[in-house]
Amino acid sequence: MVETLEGLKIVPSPSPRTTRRRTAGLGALGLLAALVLSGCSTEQVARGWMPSDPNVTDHTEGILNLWTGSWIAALCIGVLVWGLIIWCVIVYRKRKDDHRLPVQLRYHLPLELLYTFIPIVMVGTLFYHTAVLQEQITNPEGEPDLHVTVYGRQWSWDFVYTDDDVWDAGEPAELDGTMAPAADLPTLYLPVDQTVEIELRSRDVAHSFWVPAFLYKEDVLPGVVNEFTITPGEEGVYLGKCAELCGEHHGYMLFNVAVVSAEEYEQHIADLEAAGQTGELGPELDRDNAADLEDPTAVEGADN
Ligand SMILES: [Cu+2]
Repeated sequence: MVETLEGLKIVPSPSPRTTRRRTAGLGALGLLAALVLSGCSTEQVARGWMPSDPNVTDHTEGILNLWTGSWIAALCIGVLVWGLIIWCVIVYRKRKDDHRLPVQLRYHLPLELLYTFIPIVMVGTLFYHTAVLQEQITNPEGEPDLHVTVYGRQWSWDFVYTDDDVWDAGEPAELDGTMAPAADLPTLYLPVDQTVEIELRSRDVAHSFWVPAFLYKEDVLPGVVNEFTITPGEEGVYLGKCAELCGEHHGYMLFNVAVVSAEEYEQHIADLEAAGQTGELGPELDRDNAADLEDPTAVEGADN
């Protein structure tokens, strides 16, 4: 079917230069909008938009440096690669009336070695810095000031303050879709500026101990004892959660970490003692061992 253009106003297409100027203008506007809308400050940029700051624990500065350093390195490599791609596209573009096939490069050994070697160096560098930092967190030198054992279980947490021989057991949540207010969550107390060795154990299935502000999480596995050491540097209450899908009510496995002064910590220990929560609350309450016990803190809600 042929349509006539009669009655239609024909708009001349813009010249290439106008189009280019328009595209550049839109690009600049988009960049400006992204910066303004993200509301980023230099401080946020320096910590790579992570929900933490360098003083939260003795590890957060190193982790933030690894994170932002990796991003900067990735960005530099990205700019180089994008630049080379764009350069190739422009320099080797198809020209008018030139129908010859370009030179085909294959089995170019030096080039193949280069693009094998460079990624190995990049991955090796990332691996090295990660391994060094992880070793500092899980295997530090020196003795910790105190020891805490954290038990993950469906669907809460138990905290055992080993040195003081007291414990605190998280109440099983109401599994009705409502979440407990933050103040009612089980709370791990840690004294500020003291080095704590945290032992992680599971009473049933695989969980994961995660405090986003600490920029650190570690698996909590049945039959395995995992450990890490931490020195909190700023008082405050930090939200923690289970980071391993551990069953139907995984989402209820929230907790607080309260970093407090030494006096408040002592007071909390005294309160637990006064409440009669003394002793170990140890592996005898693990699901396999607790089947015969009638302790509601042990296997409450464990139905799968
Ligand atoms: Cu869990």
